Amino acid sequence: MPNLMPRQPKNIVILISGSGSNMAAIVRAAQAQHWQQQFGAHVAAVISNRPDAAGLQLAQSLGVATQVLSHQAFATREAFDAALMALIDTHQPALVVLAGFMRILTPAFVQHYAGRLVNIHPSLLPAFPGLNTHQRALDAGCTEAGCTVHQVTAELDHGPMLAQAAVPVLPGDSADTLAARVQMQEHLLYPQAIRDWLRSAACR
Ligand code: NHR
Ligand code: GAR
Repeated sequence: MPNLMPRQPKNIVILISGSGSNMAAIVRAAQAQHWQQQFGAHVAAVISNRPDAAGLQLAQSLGVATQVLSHQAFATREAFDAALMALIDTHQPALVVLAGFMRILTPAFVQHYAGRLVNIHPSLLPAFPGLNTHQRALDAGCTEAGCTVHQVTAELDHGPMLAQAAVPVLPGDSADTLAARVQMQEHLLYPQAIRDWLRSAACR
């Protein structure tokens, strides 16, 4: 039996702000697909900038360590990002995953994790960067909506795309019904995109 375990462990740190359903989809995929044995990868920590994020309990229930760093404890965006970097780096991450993380990150942060920082955005980028994507897609009369996994760069929601999934916009859709349809795809797409990334990283 060859030992397929790479020498370098690939720690994954997931940043959240809210319910953490994408985080949970990634953790469940990592467990079910044995990312540890396959790629030497495991989710080392889930970090929230909001102490009340429901995703923290969800992560704990899945057996993942959680940490909170409230942005409200910092006077500037730069100070928060510097503290966040220091916390993340205690885990020596191969990959940092934004999963419903709602703070715009400074260029210094993005630079520090260049090539190992990814996000899932709830639109078919380059359409609708920024917030309120579902209402904006409805207002624009789009017949398709979806989600995009992309590398994070200093320009918001403009980094290189890694994967995309589309869903139809249906008659009578509200922002909520459309968001729910898109999120079902997010929960499939994001774990798959990370698995693809780990697989290619394993050969480097
Ligand atoms: N940071 C950089 N530099 N580049 C990206 O592409 C980023 C990023 C940080 C987060 C996720 C993103 C999304 O997928 C993301 C991508 C938050 C905002 C925002 O305006 C915008 C986009 C995204 C996340 N946040 C407000 C802020 O002042 C706060 C809003 C709130 O707390 O609810 O940071 O859409
Ligand atoms: C997801 O739909 C994600 O695409 C979106 O927020 C939701 C988070 O849900 N992200 C953004 O809007 C980033 N600005 P989750 O916390 O249950 O994963």
